[in-house]
Amino acid sequence: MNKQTYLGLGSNMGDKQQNLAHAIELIAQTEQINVTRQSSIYITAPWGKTDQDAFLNQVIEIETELMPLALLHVLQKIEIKLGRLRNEKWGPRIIDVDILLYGEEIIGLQELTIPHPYLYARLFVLIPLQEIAPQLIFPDGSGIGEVLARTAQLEDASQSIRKKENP
Ligand code: GSY
Repeated sequence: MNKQTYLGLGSNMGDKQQNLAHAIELIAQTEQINVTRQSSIYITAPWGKTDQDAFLNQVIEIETELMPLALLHVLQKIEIKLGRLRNEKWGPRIIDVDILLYGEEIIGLQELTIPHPYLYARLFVLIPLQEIAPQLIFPDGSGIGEVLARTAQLEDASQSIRKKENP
């Protein structure tokens, strides 16, 4: 059965908007994946390691027959194709594609944790996620609105996020 799944995309090197678009194009070209919704693009202050360029972030909804690890491997290949190097933790990157949620599943494997381990802490993911899935319920039963409100209270004000206007 197809699982409704949410992916977070981020880029803060090179032509960031083109990197996001290229990643989505490659995801959409994958036979077992249907891209069903795309959020706006957001300009976001770097999180984790703050002395780096601002990111562009976007969230997409997909439907897929791929099992979680198979999906992870497809996404890792796409990251590599776009020139992603896995070097510095939380450092600058051409493209990052994270599995945020995979249906209602909770997965704790060495290679893959779902919900994404930082999902509840990252406004740059929660805000675009709410844009495309305002009724979303997380596997722990909480709604996206609740999670976002809680995270926004915890976040220090420096995590600035704004929608990128179309040129
Ligand atoms: O895994 C996401 C990569 N990343 C980001 C990001 O995508 N956006 C922002 N704003 N900060 C980030 N820090 C890391 S690591």
